[in-house]
Amino acid sequence: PKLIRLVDYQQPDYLIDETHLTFELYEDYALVHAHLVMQRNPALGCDLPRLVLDGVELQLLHLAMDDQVLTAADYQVDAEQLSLQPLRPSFTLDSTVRIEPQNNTALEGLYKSGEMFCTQCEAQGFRKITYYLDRPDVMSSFTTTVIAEKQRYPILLSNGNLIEEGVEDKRHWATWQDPHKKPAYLFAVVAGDLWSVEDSFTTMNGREVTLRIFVEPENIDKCQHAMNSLKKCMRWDEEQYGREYDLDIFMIVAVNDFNMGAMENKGLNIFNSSCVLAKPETSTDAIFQRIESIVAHEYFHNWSGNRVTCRDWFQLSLKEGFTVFRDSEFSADMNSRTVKRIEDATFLRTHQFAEDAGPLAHPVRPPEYMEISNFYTWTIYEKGAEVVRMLHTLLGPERFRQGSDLYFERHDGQAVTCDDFVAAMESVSGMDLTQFKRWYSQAGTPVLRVTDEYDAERQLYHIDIAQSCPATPGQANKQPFVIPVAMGLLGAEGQALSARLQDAEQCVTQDNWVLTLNQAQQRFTFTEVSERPLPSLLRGFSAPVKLHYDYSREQLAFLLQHDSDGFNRWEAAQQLAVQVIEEVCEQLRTHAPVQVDGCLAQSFAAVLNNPHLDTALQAEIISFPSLAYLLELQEQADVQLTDKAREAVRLYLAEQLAEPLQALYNRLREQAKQTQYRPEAEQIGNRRLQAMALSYLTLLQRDDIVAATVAQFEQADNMTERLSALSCLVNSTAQSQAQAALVQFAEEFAHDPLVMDQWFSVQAASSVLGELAHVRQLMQHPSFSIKNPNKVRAVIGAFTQHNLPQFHAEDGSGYVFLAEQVAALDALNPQMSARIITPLTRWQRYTPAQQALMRAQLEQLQALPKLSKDLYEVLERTLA
Ligand code: B3K
Ligand code: ZN
Repeated sequence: PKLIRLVDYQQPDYLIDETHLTFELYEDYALVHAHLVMQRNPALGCDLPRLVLDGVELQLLHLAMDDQVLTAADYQVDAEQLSLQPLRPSFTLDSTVRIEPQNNTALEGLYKSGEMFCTQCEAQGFRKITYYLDRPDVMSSFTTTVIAEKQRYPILLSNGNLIEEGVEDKRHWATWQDPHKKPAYLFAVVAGDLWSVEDSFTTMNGREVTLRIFVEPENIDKCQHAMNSLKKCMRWDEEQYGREYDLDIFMIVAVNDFNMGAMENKGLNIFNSSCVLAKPETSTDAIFQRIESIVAHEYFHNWSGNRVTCRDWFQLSLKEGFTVFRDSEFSADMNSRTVKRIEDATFLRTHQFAEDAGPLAHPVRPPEYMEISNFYTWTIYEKGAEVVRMLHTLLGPERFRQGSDLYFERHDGQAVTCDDFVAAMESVSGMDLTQFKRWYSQAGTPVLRVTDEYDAERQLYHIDIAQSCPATPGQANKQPFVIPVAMGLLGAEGQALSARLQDAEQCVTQDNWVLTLNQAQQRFTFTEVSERPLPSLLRGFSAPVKLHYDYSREQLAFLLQHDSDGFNRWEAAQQLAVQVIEEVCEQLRTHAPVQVDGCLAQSFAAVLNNPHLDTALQAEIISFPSLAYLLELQEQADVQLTDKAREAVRLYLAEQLAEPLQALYNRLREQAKQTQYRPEAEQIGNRRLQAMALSYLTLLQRDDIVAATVAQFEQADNMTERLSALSCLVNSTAQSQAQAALVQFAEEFAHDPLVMDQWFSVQAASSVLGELAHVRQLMQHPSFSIKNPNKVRAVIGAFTQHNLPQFHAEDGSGYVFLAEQVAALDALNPQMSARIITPLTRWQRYTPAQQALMRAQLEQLQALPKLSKDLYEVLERTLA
């Protein structure tokens, strides 16, 4: 496999103005007829270079140029391309290929999921459907006819509007026309026996849009939440971004076998069924919220991605970073803004920071790739969204909106770059963002070290900040970034201090500032500071960096109690917990008696007693840093020791706080019984706090608590409470109750694959139950299939990512297991194998003994006779 480089980008030699496709779908193959209206790219001259089309795993049956049938002597074809010599600047090209969707286990291109046909074309799946210029800067109009057996496939869909349909004997056909030009990666086709829920939306200019969600018949009662979410996000995009929908119909189709969450095909989004289907009895709050955000994400792509698309795949974050930023702001508006920010920051710091610190680190705009599927990463998505968020912070909301309007207006219908996005922000603000763009080109997580000094006599307060960024593959030295640090100052009574920031570029309010760092070392001075302040730094996680300031535990407890910034209250609790756990780690390491500092219990008690905090934030504050996050903070990750220390502190907290936690649990459980379940912010906060309380109480191994947990499991009318109870049982010492509950659960939900996913992962992720032997057993369960990505994630993913003590078992058995699964998957579905391997790619983080075991597995994989391009690239970079 060869490296593709951004610096080698060249415009396409030819353009495709019109694409006319006809699909003939049969049970053991499909025929695809393509009629392309093409021309020499007028920007490039009038010579006629050879035309090179992409095509993979296609059997060519017919080829004609300008109606002249071509024979093998007229073209060249290999495993990836077809080339031929055009004779005129404008011409038509007709082809017929035979493909086998029913044997397509890679779930890319046209494939079958259960009884239905569907497609996934991003990034380079279209070339598995027909010969084409499969690159995002070739945009064409599409007219698509789908022909299939009427009884098996009553529903035939493609992008745009339905313009004609008809029946011929047992087969029928439908023709769809998409009036908007688009790159091939946004193409979609669906055929199946589907039912739909219909609704409508009136746009800001009074146009009626039909909304339809298609699902397999048994899921028809699980669509309402997705539909509600769709209507909300359509309104939000009009109000917040001035973006109106642009077709008469918007469709969503749910499919069971899907490599990721969902896909924003123009007017015909295809979703992993796990990201659309929900009802209270089968779906947790987390699922309801995930659906709301993914429906919005895909819908928002209609502008940030489809109307304005990417010039090449190096620009992927142009659409993904911006769209994640948009969906996270939407979710913040629909739910608790602070909690959403906490969730996003936690995710970024646990997963993206780990990626940025490992062998697969890459900039938000990578300079090269072998297989673009490998670059749908936390860096492109989540860090990319943080980069857009920083622009939003630096420009302020009004100018950011002007910049976004200008970007959409300037580039509507075009395929553009990250530079074009930033240029629009420069145009409206007059700012020079050249240095800011280092966020797109330099990988790695910047580290800020902050010290301060108070001069009581002159009432001056200085903050000194040094920034640095560790080396990443191919980038030894980094230039300083532009980093917005939002902050405030607290006085001795916890009040917000006002002061003047010298040479302030930005002062959001009198007591809330944004320091803009742009040098390796910088001093900021505040004047008129009446007392020694305590700084609250990086409020709202204003930049994706690691910030170090030497807080004492008393200071953290103080911030936790008084900071006006909800995010930083939570952050203070996290840092306090980290300090306490680290101390216990040290005690364990030196075989000293374990003594847990009482400060955490006191602070948590105060939080639980604070009537001014909402339950959602209370839950976040007492929720404990995950093991994965704690390990990410360590120089060398010590899984077993850190797990022990973390559990010791959790048990200590449970003992200290047993009374208030029990009271809280009882109150919230009673309240839940009285309330009709709705997936809304306030209730979700209550249930989360209830679950958190129960998970602490479980540690006490008390019969009354086990009984209460079993009662909650059996009696609750919603999956959120049932699953949290099940998870507590599975992770407790009450294994006979846990087993009974698992059996009952599996019987009740055997027919519902999405619920079974939860049943699988609650076990695989449990360090109590999820021993490797048990995980292997789960893979023998009739509901498991290695061909279904959701099942792979529910069992293998849950085990390797959430069951760290077992996965990192000292004998290396977890690593052997993962390598086996990666090898098996690679033959079926390379995108999945290259993704599920991730935990092994972090081998450098662990002890020398573990490193050796992990490396051995990686090397064994590398020696396999046949590797997909995807896995080859990951292994090559991991072992480089
Ligand atoms: N754009 C798709 C991701 C496609 C991944 C292809 N391997 C979903 C999304 O980000 O909305
Ligand atoms: Zn996206």
